[in-house]
Amino acid sequence: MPTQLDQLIAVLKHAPDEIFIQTHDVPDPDAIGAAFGLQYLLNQNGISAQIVYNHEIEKADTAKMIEIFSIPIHHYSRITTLGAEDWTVLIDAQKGNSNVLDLPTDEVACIDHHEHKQDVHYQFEDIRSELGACSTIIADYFFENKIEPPPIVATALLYGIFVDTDNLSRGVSNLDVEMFYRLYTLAEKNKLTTLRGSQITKKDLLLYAEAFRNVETYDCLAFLKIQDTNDSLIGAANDFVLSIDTVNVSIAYSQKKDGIKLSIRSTIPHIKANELIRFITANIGVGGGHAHMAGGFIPDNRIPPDKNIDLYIRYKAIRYLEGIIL
Ligand SMILES: [Mn+2]
Repeated sequence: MPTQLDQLIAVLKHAPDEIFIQTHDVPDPDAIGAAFGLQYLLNQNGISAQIVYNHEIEKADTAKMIEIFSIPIHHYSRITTLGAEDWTVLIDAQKGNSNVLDLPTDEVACIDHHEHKQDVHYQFEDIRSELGACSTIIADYFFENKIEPPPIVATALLYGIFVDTDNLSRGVSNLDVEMFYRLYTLAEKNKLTTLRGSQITKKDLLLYAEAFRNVETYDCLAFLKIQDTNDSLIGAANDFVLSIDTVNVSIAYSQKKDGIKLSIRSTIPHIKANELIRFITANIGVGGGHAHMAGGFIPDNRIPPDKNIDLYIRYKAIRYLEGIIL
């Protein structure tokens, strides 16, 4: 039986020109670790692929990860040869998601752990929504094919699993833990310590401090509004709010230059973050993700002029929760 990796390679062997591995926009450690691992696996099989992304590398630990592992990742706009004749493997994202730029290339393959979008077809796909991290899938490719990941690749994958599962406590499956354990014996532990010690910048700390002062809670629900911040910080700040003992569902949002960016976390199984974000953004924006962790966006021009967005978000969230509890 050909493995998933064998099948992916069989597809990519027919690439007419260049091959790219594209992460979601504003890539996080899981997307980057998985892309780095996949690039190594393809390389071992005589296929060269470049890792590309859109937007920015925002968080301090993500930038540190790229630096200490020397991960060759490029802003797509820097690749002058990228065009319609090229093929792309999407990683930690799916075509048509609001958080992934549609490049002119042909998206022939997809490896992801988010909700499966049924309306898109690829020549190869491996979408496992039950997993906590995309890096777990790539780690599985290594071990399934009896290829030992080099220490830096093992460490990058390990860190991806670590971050996406919030230290093996969020959306984690048996395979995540198994891969974590197998990677751990191969990883450079001192680099993990370095990454754990590079979570935020001093500027981030000041933004957090200001935002946390204004957290509002209604029973198990919390709202956090952060001024002027990047996407990944919203999620990280939201994780912190969720750690409040009485809070089980946390909604963080920030006004960006073209709209409102939202992040939702839930630790209650019957309150699904992806359903809640779809309820809040219905008809005026986009949203999706996992049951425990989701993201969304409402463009400024879709917000009705007579509506206050702070009240709107609170109203919709409370209405959704009441519908579930009653
Ligand atoms: Mn991920």
